[in-house]
Order: sequence, then structure tokens, then C-alpha cells
Amino acid sequence: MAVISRGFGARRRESDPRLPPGQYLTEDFPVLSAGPTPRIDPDEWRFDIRTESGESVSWSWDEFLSLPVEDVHTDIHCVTRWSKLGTSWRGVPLESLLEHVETDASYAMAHSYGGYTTNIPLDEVRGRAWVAFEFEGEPLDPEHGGPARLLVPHLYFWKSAKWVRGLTLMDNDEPGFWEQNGYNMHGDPWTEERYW
Ligand SMILES: Nc1nc2c(c(=O)[nH]1)N[C@H]1C(S)=C(S)[C@@H](COP(=O)(O)O)O[C@H]1N2
Ligand SMILES: [Mo]
Repeated sequence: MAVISRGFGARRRESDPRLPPGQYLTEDFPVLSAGPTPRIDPDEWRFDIRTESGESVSWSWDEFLSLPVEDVHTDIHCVTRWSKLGTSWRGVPLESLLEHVETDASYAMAHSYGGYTTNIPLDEVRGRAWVAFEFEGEPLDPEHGGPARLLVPHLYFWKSAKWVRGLTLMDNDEPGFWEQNGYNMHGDPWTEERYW
């Protein structure tokens, strides 16, 4: 009996339906940053959206915090193969930021303090991307992207730009930092869109 239940346990863990192919579970929260952690004073923090026609809109930290928020309970998947299940975030839906501009753009380039960029398929992420500022009920740690980061949990986590400072909306897709360095333009963990 003991052997059988151990077998079942192991098999169930391997085939956890929440785990995309080629991923393993982690309980801790690894930090993956391509450079040093920028420290951004909330008084100087801004979030800008610039559209394909050059229109732009901008929020200060206080203005940003006055927007409606959502609590997001989600799994996250890094292309380096760790996945973390059931993480909790609070953030402003990207959708409610995009409502403030007129756009037909299909893509966005996310820009971060520190220079990181990543391209986002705009139509696809509507309704499932956030600018998150809390993790597990606490202000987001600087090393994890605080004061605010993009959260696009249905794509590999490199799309979730830490220290995000804005979006440039684009008619055509363009590669961001990792995408120029061999990462996939799209990054769906379920079909293992890892690299080119
Ligand atoms: N600005 C910025 N955002 C970033 C990165 C980065 O290097 N710089 N790394 C990306 C990658 S590859 C991953 S897996 C996640 C890691 O987030 P974490 O450090 O909070 O785990 O952030 C993503 N966002
Ligand atoms: Mo990553």
C-alpha cells in the first residue's frame, strides 16, 4: 500500500495540470534581473503610455494608486524552468490604463527603469495583464520590481517587466531586450515558446 500511494503521489506531482511542460515547481521566489536593482522614489515615479500616433498619457504614483485595482491569484512560469503556483498580486489592470488612450495598436513595448524592454501582444493580453504593486499583501520588493512591475502571467515571466515605467504602443511587433537575444517573440509556456 505504501509503495502504491508513493507512486501515485509522485505521478500526480509530475503531471500537476498547473505545470506547463518542462517546468518544475519552486516554493521560493527566485530573483532574475539582467542588471542592478534600480531604486525609484515614488515622488519621481511615472507611468506613461505613448500611442502609435504619438498621443501620450502619464500617471504619477498617487494618480496611479487612485485607479481601480484587482487582486490576482495566479501561477508564474520562468523560461529557466521554475514555476511558482498560486501567487497573489494586487495591481491596476492594463485594460483600465489603455482606456485612457485611443489606439488600434496590436503590440506594446514595455519600458523599465534601468533600460529593460519587452514586447507584449496587446490584443491578447487585454484582460490578463496588470501593473502590479503588491505581492502577497505587501508592497512589491525592489528586487522583484517595486514600486511596480508588469504582470503577464500567461506568458513566460520575462514578459513581466520589473520597474516598469511605461508602454509604447506599436502597429508591428518588435523585439525587446531578451527577444533580441534569442528569446521567443511571444513566449507561451504551454507550447514551450522559449527561444527562437
Ligand atoms: N526590468 C526587468 N524586468 C525583468 C527582468 C529584468 O532583468 N529586468 N527579468 C525578467 C525575467 S527573465 C524574469 S524570470 C522575471 C523575474 O522576476 P523576479 O525576479 O521577480 O522573480 O522578471 C522579468 N522582468
Ligand atoms: Mo526569466
